[in-house]
Amino acid sequence: MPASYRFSFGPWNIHEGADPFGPPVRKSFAFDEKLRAYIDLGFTGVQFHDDDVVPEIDRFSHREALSKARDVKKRLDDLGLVAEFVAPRLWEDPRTIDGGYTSNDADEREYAVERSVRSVEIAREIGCDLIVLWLAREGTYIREAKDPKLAVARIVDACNRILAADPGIRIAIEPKPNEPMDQAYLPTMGHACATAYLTSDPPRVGALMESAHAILAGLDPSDEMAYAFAHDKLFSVHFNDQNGLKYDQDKVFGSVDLRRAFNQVRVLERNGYGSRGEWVGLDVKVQRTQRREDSFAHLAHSKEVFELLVEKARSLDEARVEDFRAARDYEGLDAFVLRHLLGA
Ligand code: XUL
Ligand code: MN
Repeated sequence: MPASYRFSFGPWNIHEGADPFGPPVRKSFAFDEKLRAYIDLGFTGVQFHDDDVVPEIDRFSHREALSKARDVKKRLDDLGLVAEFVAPRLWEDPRTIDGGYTSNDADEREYAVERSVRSVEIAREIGCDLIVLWLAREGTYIREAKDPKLAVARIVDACNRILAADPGIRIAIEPKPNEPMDQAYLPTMGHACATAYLTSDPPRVGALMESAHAILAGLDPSDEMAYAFAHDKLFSVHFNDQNGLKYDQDKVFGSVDLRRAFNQVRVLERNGYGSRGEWVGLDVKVQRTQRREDSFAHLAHSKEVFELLVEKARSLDEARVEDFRAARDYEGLDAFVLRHLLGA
């Protein structure tokens, strides 16, 4: 385990509070103001969608987009910030209404793949080697809409085109079971890993596990992360929390279930996460009720909870855990863990 972790989040985590039922309730912060917040909050990594780097990216030629990306890189360098990844935003353009890679329309599939390949060059320009694929609309509202086996092949083909664009680029698939689709094609870590093995260069394809996405799939986030570790594929994480099977809530890390959060930190600690440069990423949303000037507290709180849980993970007497396991005394282990978390 590293002595300390590096933290990242995406600029979309500081937002205006719009939800499906109401408009924005806070004025936007300018990109530079957001970058300043990274410094104030002690974060050094920035996660980007392609159009976080180049807003309205489709309006610009590739050359113009790269030149704008170079400007962003300079702003990062000046502040001592580092780009962690670029994620092509394949869910807003009208050409991605039916999904990107799995659209039933060949032109739309090509748009999605080309946009993803452009993201590779943008990633290189801002100094990172990781593409994150949260495949928002790759799935269906009704089962008969698409051929699910063909969809797998199409997703693999898209990954192969991204890998072929740059021999050093890596892909992290971010699984999520639903929302916006009823059923997504890459719902769990198992699906992400299996897809990676179907690609042309499996070691370069891994996953980003988001806590809330595992919970929405009815799975335990720390077990999903452990599964990725078993395949050497945990390239990144999005820590947050989620209260049951509702809309994707992106709550403060640990705010719903501290023990579940503890186990996520512990699985990172026990598997050397961070020793190869992996970031502790957050994907948390500020509450809609928050005043504009307090729009950053959710990030500070999540980072603080993570750090406090690192102390809890490091001070857990693992020899005692082994004793309880050997005795098959899981009631005893349960109480031991709870007392440790409560400081009793
Ligand atoms: C969606 C989600 C996204 C990705 C980045 O649920 O988590 O913010 O993390 O595209
Ligand atoms: Mn996420």
